Amino acid sequence: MNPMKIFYTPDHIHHAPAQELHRGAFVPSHEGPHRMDMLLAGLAKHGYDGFTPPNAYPMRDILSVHSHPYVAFLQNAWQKWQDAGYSGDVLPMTYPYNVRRAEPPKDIDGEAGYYAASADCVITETSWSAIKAGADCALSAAQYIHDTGGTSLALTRPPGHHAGREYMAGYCYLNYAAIAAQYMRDAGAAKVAILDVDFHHGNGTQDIFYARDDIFFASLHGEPDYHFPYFWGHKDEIGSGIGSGFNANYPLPAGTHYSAWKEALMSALERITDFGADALIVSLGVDTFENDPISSFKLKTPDYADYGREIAALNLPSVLIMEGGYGVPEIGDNLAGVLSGFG
Ligand code: OKP
Ligand code: ZN
Repeated sequence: MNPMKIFYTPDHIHHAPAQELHRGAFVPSHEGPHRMDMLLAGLAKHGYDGFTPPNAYPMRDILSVHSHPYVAFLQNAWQKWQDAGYSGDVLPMTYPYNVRRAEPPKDIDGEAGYYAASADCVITETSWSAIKAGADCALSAAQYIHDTGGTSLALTRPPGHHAGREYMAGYCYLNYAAIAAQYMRDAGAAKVAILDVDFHHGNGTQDIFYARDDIFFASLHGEPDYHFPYFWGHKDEIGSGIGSGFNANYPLPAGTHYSAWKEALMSALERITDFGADALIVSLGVDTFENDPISSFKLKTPDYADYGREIAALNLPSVLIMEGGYGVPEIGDNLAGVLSGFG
């Protein structure tokens, strides 16, 4: 029996976008059910099994982080797209640039653009059931650590950390880390820290809590001049208003090896300790791996167990939320490595 409680449901398969436009070419989507097959194979190989299906949580626990019109859009977009006579799945092409009004346009192509920040969020007929299942995993994992003080993993896809209160971006629709963090606050934790170790900056999570002093956010990621999501993740983004000083970014150059990455991690962990968190949420992307097809850090498989130990040493009730990690079977070994660090 491993000490990590893992929440998982096969319902993620209902979100399976066919292709994406990647650096000028249409390619099979990097984010799809095949990723979960690789994660599950890696976990099984290292003895992690016995997953727990999530409970169904009320919409209220999602609406604590996302707006009602946005969530309704996610649920209804595909049908509206069909009713408009458009083909294929929902994929917006036009975004509001400095002109975002209080209401979205009526046409679904315009409405989808209003709720998007990048062109990689396809909505299919059944996407919503997969997206909602991910939220249920995150909420179940949060409730588990609230009830037991232990550690849990929400084994989710699609990822969530690029999604803001009212936008989808970077394969993400609902922000599972933010939903879990807010759940912990509502359940009585006074201070919650979120550590984002995915290769990409967690812009959605940062945005959602940017003006808050009760939820501290730290992210290690590829520097924004060269890496998605490009417009967030600079060092000088430190939070606003009473939230000033409660956001910490660690942008790192392409080619970063584990030694430099770990140095940034240790400084983020120190900030979390100083903050005095009662609970920790980890946005756990393993796309920092040297062979990740869409990222450019140089972490090797043994590094994941090493940093898992460092995070576990904070000794906080912790929820790990699966984020990115693409293309190669090692994503399963690397996820198992992080879990092994927790004992
Ligand atoms: C999600 B997560 C489209 C270019 C944009 C977005 C990458 C999103 C990564 N081909 N790609 O942080 O791992
Ligand atoms: Zn990522």
